Amino acid sequence: MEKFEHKYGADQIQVLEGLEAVRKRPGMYIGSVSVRGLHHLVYEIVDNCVDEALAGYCSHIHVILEPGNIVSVEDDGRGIPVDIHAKTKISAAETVYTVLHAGGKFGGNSGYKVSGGLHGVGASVVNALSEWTEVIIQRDGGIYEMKFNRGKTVEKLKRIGDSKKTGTKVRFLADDTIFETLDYEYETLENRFREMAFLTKGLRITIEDLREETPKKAEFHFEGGLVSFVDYLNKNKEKLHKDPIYIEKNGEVPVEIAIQYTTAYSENIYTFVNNINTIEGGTHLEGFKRALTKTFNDYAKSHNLIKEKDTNLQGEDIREGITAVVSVKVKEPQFEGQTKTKLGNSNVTGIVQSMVNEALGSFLEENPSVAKAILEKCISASRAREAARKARELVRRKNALETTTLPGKLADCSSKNPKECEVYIVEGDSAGGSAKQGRDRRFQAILPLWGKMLNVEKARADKIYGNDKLNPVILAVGAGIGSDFDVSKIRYGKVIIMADADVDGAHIRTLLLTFFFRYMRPLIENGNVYLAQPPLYKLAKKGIKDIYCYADEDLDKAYIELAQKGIERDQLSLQRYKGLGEMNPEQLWETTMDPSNRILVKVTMEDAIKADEIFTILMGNEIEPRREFIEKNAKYVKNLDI
Ligand code: 28G
Repeated sequence: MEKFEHKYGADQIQVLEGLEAVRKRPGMYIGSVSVRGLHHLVYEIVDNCVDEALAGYCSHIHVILEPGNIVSVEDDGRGIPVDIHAKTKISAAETVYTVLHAGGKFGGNSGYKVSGGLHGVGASVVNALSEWTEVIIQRDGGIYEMKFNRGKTVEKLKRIGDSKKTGTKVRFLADDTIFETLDYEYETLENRFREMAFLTKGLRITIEDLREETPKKAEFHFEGGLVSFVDYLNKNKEKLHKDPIYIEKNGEVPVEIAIQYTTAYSENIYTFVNNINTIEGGTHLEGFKRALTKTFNDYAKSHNLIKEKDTNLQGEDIREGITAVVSVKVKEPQFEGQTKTKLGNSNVTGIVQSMVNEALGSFLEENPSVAKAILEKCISASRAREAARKARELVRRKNALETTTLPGKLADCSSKNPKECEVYIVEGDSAGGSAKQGRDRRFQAILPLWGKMLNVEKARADKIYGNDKLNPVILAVGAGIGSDFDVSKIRYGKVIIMADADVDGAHIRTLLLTFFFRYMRPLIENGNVYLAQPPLYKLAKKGIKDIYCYADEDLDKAYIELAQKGIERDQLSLQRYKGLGEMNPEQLWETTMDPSNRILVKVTMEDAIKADEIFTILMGNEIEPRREFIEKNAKYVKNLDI
């Protein structure tokens, strides 16, 4: 340690303090030190390659997960400049890797580096949070190399050979004293790189995973950009028109949009700012929605598809069945919202709105058959919405005091504080009965469901209000549905689906999750939906406490542990639980409902694109993709009856 210190001048000490700050509070820079934060390291480095691609110099990015969780990223760009600054005596490349925010401050090269949010913190943050980093640069006829240890330069940039090529290669090993895990999830990275390749037309991204015996590899390269993206999103859906509508304009805020309507009832709009998924939407989404509503209404009226005196088609009618990707580039994006993924720049609304008005307006004029197909669907959506409103009013009238009326089957809890309250949605009357007796009635409510559940993927909103299976769920949760859903009104902080570990249980779980995903999405986004995990096995022997196992591996482990205590297999009785109904109330409480003992799995929505894909496949009309999905995911779906 000490022998390094005298070498540093004032500038360098500042550098070290900067990177030390990153190591002290990594969460401030990369969000968290969980597997999510870990992935951010990779995105950070790959973002630099994408910037070089946007500048027009890089066409291929190669990412390798090497054995030992070493990450290697290589691009074929110009190579980070190697020239030494006369005053600081430090190369441009070393500066990028040791000075906090160097990339952002010096303007990046595309001009669209992200200044807010989690991306764009720069390569120096990755360096600071890595046990070691090495950077190899090819440019100006040479190969250059430099090395770092936990952010400190251990080998200055030096020329190690000749090369006619150009590009940058970075290898790093994340610091396991900082991160909870170094286990990169191949699929998460693959999905992100596919998305990046869609968003940057022509860019080729290769990912390889060499960590296990059987290597994995994928390559993404889409000449169609967002059009390819929408094709991909709709691959399992029935389309209303053959080709996605494509809109592009390179003004002060470059905007790129692809749209295609399907026969589905859901709305799938994905928005991006500087290649970052803006999950919470924002001003760009606002502008896009306003333009859609106005353009389609104008067209419908001027072509007599709706009468001048008719009320306008509502935005939600026009978005039924839409799949769209909206990508904008903003110089100084302001990110707001809970997860800092909502664009705040107010000028963007008008820019997107007027360019979509203009481009979509001309498209519709030039493609009247497409316009007609879409508008017919919008008009029928509008009729269905009207019918849904009537159905809802009927339900309201029947229930007189709509909001305070709770479903008859609900055994509510005594607390009224949503923060501590939980509702168990339980399949079957007998399990419902046990749950009612076994629960802690102070804070646990039970809602039994029985019979055939409605598949919301194949029904419109008018069928959902007033549906005798879903209505109790809507009333119990107490926060409305669809565009009226207000997550701040939920009556329970935890909505727990408790179903059998068998085919029927898996089916009802999928149906309920589809319903929450399509009609109460904020409930999932807010982390309020959970899956109860009933045990699969009980091991019993007189004189010892019953042992419950929640997975096949647990059973093996339990046998081994018991053998170490001198208890052999044949002394134990093994019960395999087929359903919740086989447990008495005490057992159900102890194994599945007691907060100090139970296992709850929180349903998360890291990837709305994947979730949409799965629900479309599992619950939709197309049979072939379903068969393929089941074959590919046999393990996951082994208990799903579909
Ligand atoms: C492989 C993993 C990560 C990169 C470049 C290329 C340039 C660059 C990177 O410059 C400093 C600031 C603005 C010029 C720029 C090369 C201009 C000319 C670059 C990467 C100096 C950063 N020649 N490729 N940075 N700029 N790839 N891949 O990091 O003034 S970073």
